[in-house]
Amino acid sequence: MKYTFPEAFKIGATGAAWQMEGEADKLPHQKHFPHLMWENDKERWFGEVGPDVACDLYHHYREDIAMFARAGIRQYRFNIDWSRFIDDYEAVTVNEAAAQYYSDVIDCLMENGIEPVLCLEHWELPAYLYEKYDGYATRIVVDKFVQYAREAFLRYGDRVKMWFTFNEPVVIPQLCFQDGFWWPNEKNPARAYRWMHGKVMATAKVIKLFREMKMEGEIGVILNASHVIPRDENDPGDCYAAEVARAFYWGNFLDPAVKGCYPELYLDILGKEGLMFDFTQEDKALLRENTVDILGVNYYQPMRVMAKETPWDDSQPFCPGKYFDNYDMPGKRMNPFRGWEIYPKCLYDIGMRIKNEYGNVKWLVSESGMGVQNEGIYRDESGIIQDDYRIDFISEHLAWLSKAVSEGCNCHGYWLFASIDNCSPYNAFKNRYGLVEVDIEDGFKRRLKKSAAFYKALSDSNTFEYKENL
Ligand code: BGP
Repeated sequence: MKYTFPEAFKIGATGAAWQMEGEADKLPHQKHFPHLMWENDKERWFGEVGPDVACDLYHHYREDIAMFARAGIRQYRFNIDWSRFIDDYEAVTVNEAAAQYYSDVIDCLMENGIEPVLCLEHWELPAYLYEKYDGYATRIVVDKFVQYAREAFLRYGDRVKMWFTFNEPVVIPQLCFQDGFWWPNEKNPARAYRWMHGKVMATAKVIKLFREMKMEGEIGVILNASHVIPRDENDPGDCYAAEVARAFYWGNFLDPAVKGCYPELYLDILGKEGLMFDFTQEDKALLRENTVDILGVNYYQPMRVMAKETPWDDSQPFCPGKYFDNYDMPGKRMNPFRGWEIYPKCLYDIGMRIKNEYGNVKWLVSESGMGVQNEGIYRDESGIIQDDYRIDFISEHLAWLSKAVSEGCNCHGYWLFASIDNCSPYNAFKNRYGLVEVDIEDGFKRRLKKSAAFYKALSDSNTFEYKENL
């Protein structure tokens, strides 16, 4: 069965500064938050490998971008490493060498026929601002982020016409400060919710600035779609569980970004739990008046929940799991390497939810992908990794997305995570995601995988084949 996307629909890919660039040419104090996570918790990172070298895109970008073009990438979403671009975090002064590097990357993308899309933060909060001010928990840092955004707009606004404030702003506060899974392994919900609010306000303030500066183009935020599915859609307890999960893992950033206000349920629960952050009248007005032009949605797996059945111990710090249990659905399809469910229909469901409940705002799939361990075993005689599983994964997700587009959802693109193999948080190079292989055992040599040819044919025609007619 042949599927076709409209001409305006763009096939692209993504990559994060801290996961790819490496930290060459940075000044000793120019560390970002993921560097701290790695430095302080090295033994938990796969092979103790981390962001210091990553896949060394910093030195390879010309060669890599030429390969991205050969893999059919038409739009490329990457980000500036805030901790590299600025060198005095109090005065917010630009590091000229870093500014030149990002300018060269943008030019190189354009020379290769790839549209550059910039995101301002994929977790690279400068360590200094974390240590001195507790990051986004304080308004000083929110304002410093806005000043940094201004410098980026001035330098690159002539060539970059699509901007995003954050990638997955919920992840660091949730995993580092609420759930305690990642360094500094805290269970301090008050801190987590102050951070999240800081990031919500930072997005609104940067959008306001973008419009005041009369920047050409569009601006938005990239959220991870915790698309929440209740165990039983007809069970009120399961549905309430899903509503809470949705409010805490998706609505708390999505609603302010698109509707200009938080979900009521989110504020009610935080109030009841004594965790309400400082939310002023001025904040409320800023949110109302500065919603996004475009939304990025990262989708990997759904979140399945059910009514709370396990006992909750009130002496433990609050987490949203007080109100629901995760539902381990029997028979679900898994990516065993990452331990994530594979459920492509979710892209259709997300599209319909955005269409029906979020004013059909313009959006795109800003990350989707499959991380696989030991990909070397799929190498053929000519040395090329035969990643047919990735081709199937992409086709199946695109088929559902295409159905949503044909039913009127306002989705404008699909960006694969990732352009090139890179360093994941904690998993480092264990699971590989790229269209381009990085052979870390052989001098970081790059090779296109089989999926790159598939991706090129897809983006040249906006057409692909998938076995089922959905
Ligand atoms: C998203 C991040 C990506 C990437 C991806 C895959 O949350 O935005 O940067 O890391 O997850 O997950 P992982 O790298 O943990 O396998």
